[in-house]
Amino acid sequence: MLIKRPSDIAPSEITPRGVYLRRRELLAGAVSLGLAAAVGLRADDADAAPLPGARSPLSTTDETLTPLRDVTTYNNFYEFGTDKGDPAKNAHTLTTRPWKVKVDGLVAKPGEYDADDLIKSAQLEERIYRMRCVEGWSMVIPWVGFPLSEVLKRVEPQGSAKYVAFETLVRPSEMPAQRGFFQPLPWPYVEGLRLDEAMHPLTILAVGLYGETLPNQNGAPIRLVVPWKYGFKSIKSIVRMSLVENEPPITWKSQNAREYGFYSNVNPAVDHPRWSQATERRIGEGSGLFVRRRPTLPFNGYGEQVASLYAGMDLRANY
Ligand SMILES: Nc1nc2c(c(=O)[nH]1)N[C@H]1C(S)=C(S)[C@@H](COP(=O)(O)O)O[C@H]1N2
Ligand SMILES: [Mo]
Repeated sequence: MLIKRPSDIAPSEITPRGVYLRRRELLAGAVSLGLAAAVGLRADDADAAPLPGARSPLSTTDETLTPLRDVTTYNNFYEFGTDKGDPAKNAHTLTTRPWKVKVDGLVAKPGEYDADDLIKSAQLEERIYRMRCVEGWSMVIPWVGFPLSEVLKRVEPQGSAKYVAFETLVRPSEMPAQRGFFQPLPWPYVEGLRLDEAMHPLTILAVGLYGETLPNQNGAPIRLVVPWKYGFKSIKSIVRMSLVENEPPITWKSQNAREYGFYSNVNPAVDHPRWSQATERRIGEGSGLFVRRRPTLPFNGYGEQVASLYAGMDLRANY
């Protein structure tokens, strides 16, 4: 069993907050000595602020966490460049305050929310999730966030709303790959979920990780996390969510519909046209010849909770 009920979680498994806090003290020392970069903990550690949340019983607790250094230096965030190291190098230029998130479309109460107000009004939780990138690697990340359903309920979706469309910031002055001659993607980066997927309790808006505010390279100040889908569904640095009637366009499917589908549920039985999806490499684990490949799990191991959303659907045709 991968997901434990609250009664199964031993007190010793609850992340000791002191560890996070001690880390910050250590880090404060490192910063004062000018060693933060050398220590390599976080590219933007000067901006990090504590953001604790009680461990959610929906957390995956039977796997080793991916070290913070890997979570913050091996990223996909094409607005800052296409190399895995580019976001950690470049994302410090992003101004994440003030930050507005517009929620509009087929809702009774459209609105524009300040990210800090959203964070303050939410009951923050720690959610440990396995994350699987479509490229064949995975991580286990202790996010801090809250269910997306909390925001959606506030705006009161109309009966005709069937999907949620998400949009990332466009700000070429702060996002280097949006102003170069070679632009790797059309902007804004867009994503979408069916409304029932968006309302599912596993779907969260993350605003932090490892007990601190989200590093810019991981999608500050607010990003989606959908653990049973390939990583590209988890759109970063969100500025708009619109409730819509029809399936919205999504960046990677628009780029290459043969390789990427709207659903993109993690599925070891459906190969990407250019590679197998049967196994994955856990980032931070081993190197060179000693890389261990783990079997990829259907729905990334969250099938018990989410498979019913797709009852009757052909998951080969709807990849
Ligand atoms: N706006 C935006 N969101 C994005 C991406 C991106 O390039 N731009 N990359 C996606 C991909 S492919 C992955 S695997 C995850 C990576 O999230 P992480 O760097 O926090 O692990 O972010 C997703 N969200
Ligand atoms: Mo990805």
